[in-house]
Amino acid sequence: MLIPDTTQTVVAPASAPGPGAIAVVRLSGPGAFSVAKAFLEPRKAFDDPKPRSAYLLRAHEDGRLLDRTITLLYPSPKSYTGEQMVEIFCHGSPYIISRIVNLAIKHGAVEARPGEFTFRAFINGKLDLAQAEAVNDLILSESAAAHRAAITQIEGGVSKQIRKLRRRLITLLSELEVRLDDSYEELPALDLSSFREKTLLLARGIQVLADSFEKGRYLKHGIRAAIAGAPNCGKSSLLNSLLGYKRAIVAPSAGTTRDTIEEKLDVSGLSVIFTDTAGINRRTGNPVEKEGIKRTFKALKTSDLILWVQDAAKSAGAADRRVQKAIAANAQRGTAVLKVFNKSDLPPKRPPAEIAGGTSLSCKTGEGVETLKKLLAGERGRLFSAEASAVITSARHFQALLNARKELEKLKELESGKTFPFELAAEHLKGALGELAVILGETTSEELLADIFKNFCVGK
Ligand SMILES: Nc1nc2c(ncn2[C@@H]2O[C@H](COP(=O)(O)OP(=O)(O)OP(=O)(O)O)[C@@H](O)[C@H]2O)c(=O)[nH]1
Ligand SMILES: [Mg+2]
Repeated sequence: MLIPDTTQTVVAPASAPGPGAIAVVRLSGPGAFSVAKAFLEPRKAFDDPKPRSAYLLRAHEDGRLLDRTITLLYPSPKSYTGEQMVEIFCHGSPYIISRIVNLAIKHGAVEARPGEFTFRAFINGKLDLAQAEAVNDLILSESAAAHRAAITQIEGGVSKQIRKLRRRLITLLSELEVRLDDSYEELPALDLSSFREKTLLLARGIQVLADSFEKGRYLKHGIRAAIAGAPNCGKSSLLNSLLGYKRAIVAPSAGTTRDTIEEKLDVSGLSVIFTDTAGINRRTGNPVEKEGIKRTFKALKTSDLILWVQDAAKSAGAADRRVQKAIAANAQRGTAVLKVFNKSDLPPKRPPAEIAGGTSLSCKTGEGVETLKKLLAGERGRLFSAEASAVITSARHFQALLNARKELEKLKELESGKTFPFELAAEHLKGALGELAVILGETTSEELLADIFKNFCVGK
């Protein structure tokens, strides 16, 4: 069976593995109380518990005290999963945790699969699929921006947008269906131009939401910033200065960095993945250096932002021009290029006007590094102007929206024909509706559900 059997009672530790002050073991399912009652005392706590109340209960194994616990009891449906639930807060010893899990299993529970609690919440209608997926994003969020996107989605931000689009689709569909049912032709003829207009607006609405996916990708995974420049200009030094520790090797010889080095940093709530690259050198015969430069080009191609580092204590030369060319040839359209003039602690060899066109800093003294970070944080505004509204962060949702949009494209083709075939048009609207239903998990295959929840943590 691909998806779990929800008639069983499941158990799993919900806190991170390893020792900790306190750990949580969760039980959910029709037998949660009776399983927990078998090893937690006093038993009368389970008789008629107040929803979401805490009880001081002793866990016993073979007549011996295992731990004193604080246990929360959730009579159904007032729980995360909607089922009867028990959460046992014990001391965070891996031994105690495994004993409690074993006791639960001994008394009839089975081990929960990854994400099974959230899966049950979904099956029981506590969350729709888009909300359930965001629970995992929330757990994995590493920056304020990723957190914001996930929490908005859990609170129903994305689902609300999808439902709005769905209502508009249903209105259009009903205009066709009433006429398909109207065998006596009592209704006025369909106003095709207004219908066409509404379809167009709806297709645009779907596209706007789909377009937020790019933004959503940044929010979820962070933006990619490549650090590029001529050999020896201080790229690795800049990576280290931004991170605040010596991640990359820095040396006076040119060609120190061969492979690309990636490191993630939270810059004012925005995750930025910095890539230190090999200096772009003139044609080299050295196969390792060649490969390094190939990787630099790839980093330029896949970046959302490029920090172009130049040595301000050296006049602009052929090496800088090569870098400029490489950026022009590889960077995607719309990629921001921020110029960084390094080594400001040394006498400048560049005209002040040139330096004014970028950020002047010194990796040696640290002067100007904060200014650069502020500038990076400012990029956030450019990338996420509509941050408050819901954004699509899931590739699955993005694909479904594109599919829905395609269905409307086909409808448009029909509308431009001589006669407008209602039945065919209704089929495309239903197709689009089906795509939106998949996002909310209303018509989602078992395979897809299994695939979504398998990436969750156990206990969530
Ligand atoms: N004076 C001064 N020297 C610096 C500064 N930043 C880096 N350097 C020096 O410049 C040299 C090259 O620094 P790296 O950070 O290795 O330069 P890179 O661009 O990564 O070099 P490659 O990886 O070889 O392309 C080292 O000797 C650094 O100590 C700075 O702000 N001021
Ligand atoms: Mg380097």
